Amino acid sequence: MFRQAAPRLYLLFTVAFFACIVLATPALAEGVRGVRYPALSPDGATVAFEYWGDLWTMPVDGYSPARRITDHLAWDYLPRFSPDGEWIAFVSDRSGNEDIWVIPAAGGPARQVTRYSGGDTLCNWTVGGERLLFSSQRGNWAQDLYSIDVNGAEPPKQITHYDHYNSIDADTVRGGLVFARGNGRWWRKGYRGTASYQLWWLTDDGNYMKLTAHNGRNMWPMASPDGDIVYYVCDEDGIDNIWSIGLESGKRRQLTRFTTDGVQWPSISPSRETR
Ligand SMILES: [Ca+2]
Ligand SMILES: [Ca+2]
Repeated sequence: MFRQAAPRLYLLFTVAFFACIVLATPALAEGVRGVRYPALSPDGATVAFEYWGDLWTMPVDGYSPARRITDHLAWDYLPRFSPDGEWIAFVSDRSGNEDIWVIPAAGGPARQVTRYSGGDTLCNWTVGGERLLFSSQRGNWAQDLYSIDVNGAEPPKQITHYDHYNSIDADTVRGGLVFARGNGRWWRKGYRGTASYQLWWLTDDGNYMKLTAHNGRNMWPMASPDGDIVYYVCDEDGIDNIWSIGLESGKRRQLTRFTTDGVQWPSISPSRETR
């Protein structure tokens, strides 16, 4: 977990999450395998995660017991708390392929939000919590970005319209979006080349502005509370670490300095400012 002094801002990512559980829970001193996709509640007190295909939550104190949220034969993963903390959106293939679902954060019946025969991947809630951002490959070779009313009241709205390369990992910023665009797989370590993922800012007036230039990984953008800064994963030093970049200034800063393993699938508390 990363903390920034003012305002307090909580990022959570897989490496630190493993460390917290292993170090803070004596019974789990040997480590827990299979814990992935951590996500913080808006108040920063609870973490949701996937464990062997189901969703769990637990207090971040590391001592209180975990609570099972889903128990289904299907693969449930990638939880994301709603901005009001009442709901968790996630991805599940329980319909036969990957779709977006929502479930009460305390557990309960899950409700299907997207209904498409191809795979849908959750990005995040919009700031107001009315819509969900997701990526999906529908009708061409590229994954594009979409948003959908969380109540499923209307068909999804397509946001990007690329013919090639994937647009993924979107987050809301200043009325627009920041997202990663590239090709290849997130687990391909050390790739350099024309298919490398770069961050783009889609402004609210429809302009696309490229934010990054590093010829490698620039993925998983997460907007700061004021929308001035985007946190993301960059492998410029050879390892996936958290960096920040000023939306207007372009000023970059490296925030974590892992040297042996990297950060994958980080998330930011939906309130973006906690406690
Ligand atoms: Ca399951
Ligand atoms: Ca689907």
